[in-house]
Amino acid sequence: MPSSMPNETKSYYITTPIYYVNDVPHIGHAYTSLACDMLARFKRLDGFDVRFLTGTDEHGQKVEKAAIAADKSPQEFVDQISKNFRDLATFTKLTNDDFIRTTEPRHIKAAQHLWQMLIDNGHIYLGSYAGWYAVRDEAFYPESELIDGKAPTGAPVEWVTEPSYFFRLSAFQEKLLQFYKEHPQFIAPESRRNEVMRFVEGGLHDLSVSRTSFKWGVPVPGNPDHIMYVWLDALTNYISAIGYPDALQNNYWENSLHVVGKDILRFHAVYWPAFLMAANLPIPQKVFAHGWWTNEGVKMSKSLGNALDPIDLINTYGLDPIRYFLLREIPFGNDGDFSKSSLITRMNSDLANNYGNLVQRVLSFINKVCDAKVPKSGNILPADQALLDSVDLLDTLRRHIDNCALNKVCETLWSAIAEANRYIDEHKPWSLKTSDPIRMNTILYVLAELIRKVAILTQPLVPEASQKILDQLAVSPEHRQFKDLDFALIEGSDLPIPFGVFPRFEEAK
Ligand code: ME8
Repeated sequence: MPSSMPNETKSYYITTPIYYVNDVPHIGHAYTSLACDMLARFKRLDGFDVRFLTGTDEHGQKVEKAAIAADKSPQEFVDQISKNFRDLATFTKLTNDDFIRTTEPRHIKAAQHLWQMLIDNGHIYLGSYAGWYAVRDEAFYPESELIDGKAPTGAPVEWVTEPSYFFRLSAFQEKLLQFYKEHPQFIAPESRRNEVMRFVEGGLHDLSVSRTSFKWGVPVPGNPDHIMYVWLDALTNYISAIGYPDALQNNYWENSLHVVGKDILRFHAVYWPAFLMAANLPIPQKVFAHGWWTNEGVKMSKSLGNALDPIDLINTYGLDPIRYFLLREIPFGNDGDFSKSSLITRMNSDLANNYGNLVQRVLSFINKVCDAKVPKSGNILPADQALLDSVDLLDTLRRHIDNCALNKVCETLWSAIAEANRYIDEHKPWSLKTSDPIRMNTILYVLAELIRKVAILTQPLVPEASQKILDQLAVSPEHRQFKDLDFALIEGSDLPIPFGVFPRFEEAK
């Protein structure tokens, strides 16, 4: 298969968690969204019909409590905080196709319909709940899971006794285990899959899926004294946004990926497929759980006041550098530490010295010695061809993208950049200006062509800088898809005046 041919499945559905609107967004939220944005951009450039969904989770006790604390009605409160998340999506230039709010009629209708299916299929019964609940996690915990009187996440728990509907989760234990075995790709990374399987093998209790002690939620059809458990309500967003209860749109569900933090994997990999099985709905293709960021070695929290504000960071360092740092610094799936010094090192070495410098020295030299035109290729020697071949990376990158190995995408691209810098040092085009200008032109042509390919491939990662580089090579916006990798620069065409795209970051004294 030629490398520019897209995979056979043309639809691609990618979702972020829908974020709670109890607080302002921080870098952890931006991280998940930017990772999904990279995946969505890559698939679009690769010819897929992409639907990228994000949004806000607006019901539940945690949000109701936050509204009361802010002295606002829940609706007024969620409208305001949801807007902060939407504004962050705009500010971070997310390419999401939709933004769902669980307070929207389309979602409420879908959640109530799903509930009705669970009732009709005999998977929900009325009982009463007496047990521990952690509002911060919006989760029930059996006594056996508590550590020093707290949830395993450290969240405080309270004793809850109230009438409740239950979902027969216990009846799905074997079906889930069977499903995980038959679909080994469903939970990633592998270590997380093992964790989930061990949890399910340990036995599943029926799940309380309604609350009566507060009101802020989706009313249970036929019994509005109850509101739906916020997780049952929230998880439904992934299908309410693609048409449920009508037919799911465009085969999106068949090629769907939920990207979540490791904190909420259990809800996505155990409860969600069980609800879907119970409603006779298909299961999404994959759930990927990424790791947790700390700030200079310390867990970020509201009480410590150390949650990093993505807007401040982007205003200080720029959007592309923040994207690059977050997606490159740690293998996607592992925990990581956000430290200013590592960020600045990445900016100055990988972006400014390696990528930026390659582009800058090649383009400014072409501008000076080739009359600001794409140089003539002339006689391409094996060493030149080897360099051009070294950037035939699309199939490798596709594999990394399908494994959500975002850091490996970065490493692969940066090894091509390093190769090009070595080629310049070896062939020293500036030394040929008078002795062999024809050969100099070939070398510069090869480098410009390599930069074109690299910049097309870096678009999902550092979109703004890549676009600036492609502008400087006069590549028209219609020729920046992966299928355009096999085209070449047009020799002799005019190039604009070059400018730097990755400035070094100097800390203010
Ligand atoms: O859990 N490091 O919403 P939420 C990395 N509404 N990622 C982080 C992070 C950190 N320090 N902090 C947060 C909810 N995240 C539910 C989801 S989905 C149907 C409902 C990211 O606002 C990470 O993706 O608490 C995590 O899973 C998510 O934010 C939790 O967001």
